[in-house]
Amino acid sequence: MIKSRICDIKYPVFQGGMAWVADANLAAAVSEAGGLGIIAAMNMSGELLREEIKKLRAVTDKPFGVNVMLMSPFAAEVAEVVVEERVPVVTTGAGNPVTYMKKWLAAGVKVIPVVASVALAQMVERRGATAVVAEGGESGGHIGEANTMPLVPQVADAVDIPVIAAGGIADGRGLAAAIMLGAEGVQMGTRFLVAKECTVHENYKRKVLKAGDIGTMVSGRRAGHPVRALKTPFARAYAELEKDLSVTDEQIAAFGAGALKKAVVDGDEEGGSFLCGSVAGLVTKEQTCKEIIEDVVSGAEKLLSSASRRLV
Ligand code: TUI
Repeated sequence: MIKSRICDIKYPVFQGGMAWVADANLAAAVSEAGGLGIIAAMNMSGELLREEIKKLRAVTDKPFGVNVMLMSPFAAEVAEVVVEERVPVVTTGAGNPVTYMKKWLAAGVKVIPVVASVALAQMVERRGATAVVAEGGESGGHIGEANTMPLVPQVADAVDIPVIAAGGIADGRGLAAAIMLGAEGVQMGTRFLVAKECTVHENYKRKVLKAGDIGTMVSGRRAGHPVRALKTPFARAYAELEKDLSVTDEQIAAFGAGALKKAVVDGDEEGGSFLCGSVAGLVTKEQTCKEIIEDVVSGAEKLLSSASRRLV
């Protein structure tokens, strides 16, 4: 077993709160398998989130989380539902969660912000965060400026609360490496994207499974919201538009509107934005959440228990 101080879960493996992807079905399967399943509230209304939480609770009584995407217009009402529904763990992304932390902590909710910098990690620790997810730019979706290898040890040095590493982790080697960097667990998105219980369109899974080491790219820097996605004609066209100064920010925003839903729900290969981590090349088969978690944990255990043999 790998020692950790995170929540009441058997294995120190979180499933990323992937917008449009991380529903009750996926989160329940991860939690049932001993990890921490997380429902992505993304742009849901409070009531829609409540329904997802009910669906998850109908399947599992294990701890789970809700990810609050702080740029969502519904972030405040979703934050209320987290309290009303007594959600065990909340993670946050794409912003600074301090406005909501006091309320969540007072209600007994464990608060684990996803941070992309040391400064935000320290700020949320001062406000009582239970732990932090330190997420590097290898992640899929909206990313910060730092990469996982340098970010995780710097965050681990800067805070006393547990650190969970995210970005570029998909197997036992990633979990073992994260522990070496000072983390107590990992969060994975891309590997769970192709889980059997994940209901994304088949085209999405097929593209992730096919992608290799240089299969992703980052766009969105012009608007200040860099996003990593599979290198598709859509992602390349978006990046080209960004370079063209005769194209306005509004035109770019209109080009990208609804693109993630098109990828996840419709499998739209032309107009979809297939958010994906740079670890896609390591993700080569569809497995159940249980198989994924057990593979990652047993892989890390083997590596960690034999690591001292490398010393002479
Ligand atoms: O949030 C994520 N990943 C996401 S959110 C998302 S939806 C979206 N799509 C397009 C643009 C923006 C959002 C898709 N994937 N991961 C956690 C994360 N948080 N990554 C980076 C950050 C972050 C960035 C800046 C957190 C805080 C921050 O600034 C803090 C401040 O002080 O404002």
